[in-house]
Parts: sequence; C-alpha cells; structure tokens
Amino acid sequence: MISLSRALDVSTSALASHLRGWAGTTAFRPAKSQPVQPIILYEMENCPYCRLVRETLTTLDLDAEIRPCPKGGTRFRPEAQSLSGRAQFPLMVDPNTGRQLLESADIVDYLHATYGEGGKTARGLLRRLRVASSYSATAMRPARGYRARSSRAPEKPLELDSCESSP
Ligand SMILES: N[C@@H](CCC(=O)N[C@@H](CS)C(=O)NCC(=O)O)C(=O)O
Repeated sequence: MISLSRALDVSTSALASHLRGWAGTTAFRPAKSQPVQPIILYEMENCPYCRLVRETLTTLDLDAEIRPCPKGGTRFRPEAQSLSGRAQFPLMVDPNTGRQLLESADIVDYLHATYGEGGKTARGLLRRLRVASSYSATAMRPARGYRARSSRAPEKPLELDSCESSP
C-alpha cells in the first residue's frame, strides 16, 4: 500500500509539473544533431532557473551529464565555482565547443542555436511569467534537492532516462 508520505511526495511533484504547464514532457523540437560528448550541466534541483534549462534539454531531446550542486555539496559544487568563479547555477559547459555559460536564458538560446533550429527565448513578460511559474513549482517542494546529504559516489555516472516534467 502506498504510504502517506509517498503520496504527498508524488502529489507535490505532480503539482510542481502542473504549475509549469508540463513543460519538458515532449521533444517537440528534437535536436538536429546530438552532441558527440554530453553537455555538462552544473545545477541545483530546486533552482527555478535550472529547471528551465532542464526543460530545454528534454524539448531538444539532448543527452546531458547532470552534475548536482546542492548547498553543502562537495562533489561538483567546488568544481563549478572554480570554473565560473562564483556560486551561481545553472552553469553549462559544452565540451564539444568549449563554451561555458552561466545565465539560464543564454544557455537556453545556446542550446537552441547549436543543437536545435535557433530562435531566442522570450526576454520580456513571457520570460518573467516562466520564471515565476518555475518559482511556484519550486515552492511546492522547497527543501527537496536543496541541501546535500552524505553519499558514496558511484564508480561510473548513473544513467537516468527521464523527462523534466515527470513527477
Ligand atoms: N540570472 C540567473 C539566476 C541564477 C540564480 O539566481 N541561481 C541561484 C539558484 S536559483 C543560485 O545559483 N544560487 C546560488 C546558491 O544557491 O548557492 C539565471 O537566469 O541563470
């Protein structure tokens, strides 16, 4: 039988996806080419800006290596900070082109331009609405993925087939 805490977990996660209009469900603009080496994304699970980038990875159907950087994380967070010179996420590194970008809107534009069919993400009211709905999705699960817990690193990266909106 499903426990109450599990039911709450799935419900808040589904609500978060709902607040984003289930963006990041369908690859309706699949990439015209796949990166030879996976794109690297340093991110925080509960960061509204990181969610917008992860949604774009789904929309373009791109392979990416996700490097989680929760508060207190010791595995990837220091690496990201030394790369960009600050603690700001998302940070994208594309080993195929040598590009490194910090701002979520710039990362989304870069992914569409490099692997999709171009087009710029909205910067005005639509962008503010997107960010606001992504904040409200985070508010559904404010502490989830925020702070690191101790763990043992796997020998090889774990493979996860997923789409960003899946609760
Ligand atoms: N303008 C940036 C904002 C990014 C931002 O504010 N990220 C926050 C998390 S939501 C951050 O990196 N905070 C550092 C931290 O929490 O350690 C973007 O659009 O990417």
